[in-house]
Amino acid sequence: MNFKDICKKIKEVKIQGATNIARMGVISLSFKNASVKKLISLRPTEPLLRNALRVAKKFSPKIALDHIDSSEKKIIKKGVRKVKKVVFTHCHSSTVVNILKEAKKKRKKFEVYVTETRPLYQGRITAKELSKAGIKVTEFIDSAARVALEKSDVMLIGADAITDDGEIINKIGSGMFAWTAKRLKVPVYVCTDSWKFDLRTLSGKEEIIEERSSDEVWEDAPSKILIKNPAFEVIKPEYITAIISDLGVFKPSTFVKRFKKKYKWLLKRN
Ligand code: RUB
Repeated sequence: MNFKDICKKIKEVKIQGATNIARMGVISLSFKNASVKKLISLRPTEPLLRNALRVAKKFSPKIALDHIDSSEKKIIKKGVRKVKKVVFTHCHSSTVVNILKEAKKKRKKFEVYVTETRPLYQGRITAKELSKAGIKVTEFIDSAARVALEKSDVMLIGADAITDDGEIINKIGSGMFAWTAKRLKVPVYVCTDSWKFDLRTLSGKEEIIEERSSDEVWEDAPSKILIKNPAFEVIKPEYITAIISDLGVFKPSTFVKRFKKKYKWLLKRN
């Protein structure tokens, strides 16, 4: 694989999920013609990629990759404790999948409900990975999420971005499902590397929501029909029980405070 191949795979969501994209982005820096600007342009709603590339450039790729690996271990340890009898998840978060695999290794008894995640069906990746690990998994169409949540004990999702206001940005549908979960009194945990904090939101800028091609939704749609295909959406902090990150398990506002305290050096622009 060369740099161009990696970019194509990220753009086409063949390499997907914030953590996989960030890891690959950092690794690809050693390739000929690698460009930070190009990598960042591929998936605009990915602060972990931006932060990891910044650290890789400023210090070393190893420091960035070590952070991602050690964070993952800490999140898994905390996340396993939140696994209950029926776990609801959406899309494909490697962080959530790793928590569930670890819970299985620890012989916890549970099953997973996953939504298919149109238009690209990343829910199928989750379903296949969990099933391969011997975990009982049921796939639902996205519009059956309330039906699934009514029978769930906990909702575990990943994140693409965390804003200064403690909002989470994750796969489209996540906000709607978190809203529903709150009404059904199902706790919502967001499992994420703290470096998904979006530094741009510190100056009041809004995180950009990636708008993807309409072809993914309806390839040969009649030309007069407009199609929107936002890849992500915001989850307001009031719908989040806690953020499980390498910093610990905290409410969104506390997470933001802790992040700013720990990563003063990352907050500095240069
Ligand atoms: C994937 C997605 C994932 C987060 C977190 O979207 O929304 O929940 O990226 O993933 P896409 P991880 O398929 O469009 O990249 O926990 O692996 O960082």
